[in-house]
Amino acid sequence: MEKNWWKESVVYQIYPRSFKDSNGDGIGDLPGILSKLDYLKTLGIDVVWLSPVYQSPNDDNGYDISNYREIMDDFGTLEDWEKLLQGMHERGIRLVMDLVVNHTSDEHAYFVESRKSKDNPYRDYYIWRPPLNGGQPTDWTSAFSGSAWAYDEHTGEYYLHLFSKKQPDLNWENPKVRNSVFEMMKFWLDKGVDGFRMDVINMISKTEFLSPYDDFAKGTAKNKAYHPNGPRVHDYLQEMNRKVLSKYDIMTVGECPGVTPEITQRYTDTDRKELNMVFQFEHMGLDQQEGKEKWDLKPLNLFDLKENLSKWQKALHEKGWNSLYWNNHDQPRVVSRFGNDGEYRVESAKMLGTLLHMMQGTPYIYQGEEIGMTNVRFPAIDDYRDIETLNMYQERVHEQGANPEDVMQSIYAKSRDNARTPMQWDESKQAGFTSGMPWLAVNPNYQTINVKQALADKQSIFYYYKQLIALRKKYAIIVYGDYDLILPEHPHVFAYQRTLNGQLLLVLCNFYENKETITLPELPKHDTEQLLISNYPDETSEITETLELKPYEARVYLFS
Ligand code: TEU
Ligand code: CA
Repeated sequence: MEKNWWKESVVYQIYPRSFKDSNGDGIGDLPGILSKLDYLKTLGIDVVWLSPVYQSPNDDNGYDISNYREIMDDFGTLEDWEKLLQGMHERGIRLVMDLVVNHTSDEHAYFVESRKSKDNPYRDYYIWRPPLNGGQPTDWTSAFSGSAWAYDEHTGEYYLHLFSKKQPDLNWENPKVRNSVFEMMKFWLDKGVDGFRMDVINMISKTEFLSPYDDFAKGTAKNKAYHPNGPRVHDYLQEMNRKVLSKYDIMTVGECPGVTPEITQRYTDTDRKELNMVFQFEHMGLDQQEGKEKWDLKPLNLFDLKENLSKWQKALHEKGWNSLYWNNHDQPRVVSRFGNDGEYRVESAKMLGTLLHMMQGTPYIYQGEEIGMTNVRFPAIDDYRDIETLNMYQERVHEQGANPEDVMQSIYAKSRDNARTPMQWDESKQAGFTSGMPWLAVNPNYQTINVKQALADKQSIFYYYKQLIALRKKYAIIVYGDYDLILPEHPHVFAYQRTLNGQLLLVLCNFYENKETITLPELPKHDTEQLLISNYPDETSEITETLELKPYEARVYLFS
């Protein structure tokens, strides 16, 4: 397999609004991040993915960009950004920027022009349609509730917005749009950035999305959702690769809701020259109750997870590359979701980290995951800030008459603000995040869960993650080895092996709080066996055919 630095790297995602505030306005900022680079260096990560820091009216916290070449005032200046990049590079950390080009803000100059008149030169930069029978052009819904179409009085037409009304979708069919995006990418790459995380990049081609338009006119359309992976998406990405990406030594990861392994091969197969890897969402959907509202969850069935992750491991081996993640700024905290955020918070967080970091792919750590931050339950909807959460509450409670308490349960399980509460640095007021009032309240458990505590405790989740990262650097088998699921029938233990050049890595993870006895399949002939890591400190290297695993226990053995 071809070797690449981005296959051997571990990425740390920073959500700047919630990371560290330097000036007391309650909003995290670039100088705040700069002040914490040594912390990231201690953890040992290789790359930072920075969620958007560009100028934005913040309808969706920076995912609505009004100027792609300026830094958001709340976050600092371009000079602060240059210093941050330099600070990272001095420490051997690469910087990946967020690229949000499926849509802009409605306050972006292009859209301000576009809505002025039907013959404005920028009209065709966005997707406008006349009303149909006096109403919206199709029945599609936005990811943030309500219609995906907004009526604009001024010209009497609708524009498409797959997300909020303030995030109109760009028209990628227009070559001027594509070239403008490519020029903007070069602007940042020439400043030295090391790659892009591309927001919903598999939604940029809309032809198929718009083609049922006629069916809708005839009253025969039935799909309420948009269709990702449209017909020209691969042309656009290949053009982007040819004109921009291929000219730099960078990494790319495309956020791609609604992809299967087969589709992902098309995005990430090196011969096709598109992207290095994508974020897929299948494992994030396994606890969704079918036929229910989007945030009504059920307990995870471990068989589903085994089957799903194994399928991805197999499918992209040699034919693409996986990204590995449990968390990001849109997902609830994994220790609360698939682990146990009570009695076994530390053990289960380490177990989940082990399961993920020993797989093939590039692991992503979301800020706070390395100290086991948990979901939050704020008492009232007014305590929440996320547009998706607020719109969903409005729609369910005020428009559909749902019971507010039921809706709050869904919000506790799945709200994006679970991931966005401020980073917990220490036990002082506001968790050391800000000297002022934070834009979103801190999780009340900050007095026990915080970075200062983690750094002072040799058994903390933080040092365990540091070890996981270090192992990936030391053993090629973790990066390049083949993957095979073992003990597929075991209901409570997720076990797998990796193999490379006669070595075997054995990964055992007890997913539950009961003790489990397992019988290992026959082990290969080997000279040495070694326990590389375990979340119970007293384990020894000795391995027997029958093993007992403690609650949430994880162990990794290397046989050579
Ligand atoms: O998210 C895309 C996306 O698919 C979301 O709809 C996500 O699945 C949902 O929020 C989960 O609850 C990206 C960004 O990561 C997100 O923060 C942005 O709001 C969105 O695009 C629009 O830019
Ligand atoms: Ca600030």
